[in-house]
Amino acid sequence: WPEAWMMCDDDKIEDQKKENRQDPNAKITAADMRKLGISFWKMDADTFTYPVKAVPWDPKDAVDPRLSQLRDDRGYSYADIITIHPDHLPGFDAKIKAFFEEHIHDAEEIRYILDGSGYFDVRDPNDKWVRVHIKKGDLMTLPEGIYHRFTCDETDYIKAMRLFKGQPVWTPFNRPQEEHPSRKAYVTEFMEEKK
Ligand code: KMT
Ligand code: NI
Repeated sequence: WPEAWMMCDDDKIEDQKKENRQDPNAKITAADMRKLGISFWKMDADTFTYPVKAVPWDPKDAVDPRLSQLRDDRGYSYADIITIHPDHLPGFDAKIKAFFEEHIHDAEEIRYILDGSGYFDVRDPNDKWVRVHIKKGDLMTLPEGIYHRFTCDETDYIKAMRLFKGQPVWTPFNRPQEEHPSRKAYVTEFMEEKK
């Protein structure tokens, strides 16, 4: 599992790309992350090369059987690769800013990190930020309806495969979304009586 920790308060963040730990450091364990609804797999990102041109995904192009299995078990039918780096992503700074807006989605968010590293921040049941440091080989899912955000770390480089069901549309619903069905479902399953 990736390293994770409680973040300092947002008003203390000077640079979102730094670790921004609490002082003293407060570790978050794999068990803690599972309770938030996160799933994680360690993959071999070196021997696996995704056939970028073959989208929608042609099953015969998937050379990692564990990835094919995950895709099929969870019903994913489309994948793309995003490279987030100032030289690769047009409008890098604006996108980094947008990714860091607290939001939910109406589906699971699944990311397979093929190279580089970055931070996913997720809210815990006390509405505090947990920072998860994901890196090459990490495949992580965030459950539907969890409040989260993303930023590059200080390396300013991450390359990630994004899996989709059907069309590659990925709409963020910025907080507050307390009446959104996905939010309500998350609260019911993962937050009530777990504070
Ligand atoms: C997201 O949903 O914020 C992203 O896809 C960010 C890049 S994936 C590491
Ligand atoms: Ni998101």
